[in-house]
Amino acid sequence: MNVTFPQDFWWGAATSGPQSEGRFNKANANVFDYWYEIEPEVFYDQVGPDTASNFYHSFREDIQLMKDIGLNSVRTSIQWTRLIKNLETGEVDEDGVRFYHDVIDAFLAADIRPVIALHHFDLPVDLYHKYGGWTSKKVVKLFADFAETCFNLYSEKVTDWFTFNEPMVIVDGQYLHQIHYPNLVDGKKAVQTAYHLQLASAMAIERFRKSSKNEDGKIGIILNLTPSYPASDKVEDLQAATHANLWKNKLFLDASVKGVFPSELVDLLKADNVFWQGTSEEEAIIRENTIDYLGINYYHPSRVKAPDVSANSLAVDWVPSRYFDKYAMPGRRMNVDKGWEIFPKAIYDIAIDIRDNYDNIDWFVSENGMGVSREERFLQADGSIADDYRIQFMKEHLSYLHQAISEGSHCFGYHSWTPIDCWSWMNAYRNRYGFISNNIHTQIKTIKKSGYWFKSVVDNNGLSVDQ
Ligand code: BGP
Repeated sequence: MNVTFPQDFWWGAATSGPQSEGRFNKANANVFDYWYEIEPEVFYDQVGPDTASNFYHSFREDIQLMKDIGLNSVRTSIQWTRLIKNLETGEVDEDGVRFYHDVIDAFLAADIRPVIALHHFDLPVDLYHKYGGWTSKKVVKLFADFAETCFNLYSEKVTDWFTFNEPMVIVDGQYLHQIHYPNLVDGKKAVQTAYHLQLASAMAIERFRKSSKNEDGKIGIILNLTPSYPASDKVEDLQAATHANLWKNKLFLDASVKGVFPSELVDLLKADNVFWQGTSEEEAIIRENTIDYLGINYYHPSRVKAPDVSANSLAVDWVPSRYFDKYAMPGRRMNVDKGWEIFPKAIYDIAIDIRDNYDNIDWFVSENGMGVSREERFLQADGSIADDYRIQFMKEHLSYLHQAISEGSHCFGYHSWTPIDCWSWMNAYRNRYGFISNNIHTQIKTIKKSGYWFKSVVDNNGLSVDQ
């Protein structure tokens, strides 16, 4: 069956500054730059962010490759640590200013819509050492200043802005799951950080409304949504799923779209004595500065069951997962390389939830894709990688997405993760996601089979899907 997408659909891909540019000429270090300096062994194969995919030097050629595979829109991020020289005063770094102008101009010249995020896990490490990072209100204010600098510099050229990429991953990574520096386990700091990230997003939106120089300009947030499905219909499992959804999905979704945090979550955090420190003025900023549109990153669902040990009898410090345990559903379909379940129907469930419970706000798939290791296994004689698994993965997700659109969900685009294989935090280059491969020793970049396939999707504004 052939399916066609709405007119002017965004077909594209997403990357980020810290994962593509390399550390060249950067004025400051972010938490990952620093973590690699002090503990290179925590990164896969000890590969750090110093070179990444060399975008700082090769952005013109890279953008040409993106053009060659038909992308009409691409997301990247402006690195706080590249644009700002003096983190206290906000004084800009001239080379950083020039670089992002050049990148944006190159996208526009290629007729590719630049979609810009202001934060992609890249907190300046000095702001952690000096103030405690996202647990500090001072850092929230400095972020809003940085955001305003970006709007002043680039909003004439850029219409599409996003405050944060995956704020919940920052919370989880820094204060629960030990995958981002300072890799702590501290539930109370996690809660305070979540609140401050939402506040920082709202304050950036407030600055945008005052300083954007572009009548068509819009601003949103990018959230990773992982619908939590219960292991069974038992009340305890249903309750576990409710709690998981509140923490993983609704916290940022409700606050960003509706301007208020979900009351059940607020009540629970208060009852557990871990509620954040906030003020009524801050709540008003969050309430009054909701998003224009939403980006949703979807990779995999979450399946949960009631915890084996009752939450009240736990002797450990508070963590949100005291209310739900992971459930490994027998027979689930897995991407074994990455360890994530493949469940395309969730993209439909998300779309319908947004339609029915979030005012049918305009949204796009801002990341979706399949990370696979050792893709050289699939190298063909002509030097390209035959990644049929990725094509199949995207076809299935696009098919469910199309169904949701035809049932009235306001989705206006689909971005894969990622245009060109890029560096990915602790996983470094272990899992490859790109439409274009990158030999990290030579920096030779080659279009994969999925890149040619995606071009045909863009050209047809649709594709043929299995039924
Ligand atoms: C998303 C992030 C990206 C990217 C991707 C793949 O959550 O927004 O920055 O890293 O995940 O992650 P990984 O390489 O760890 O599989």
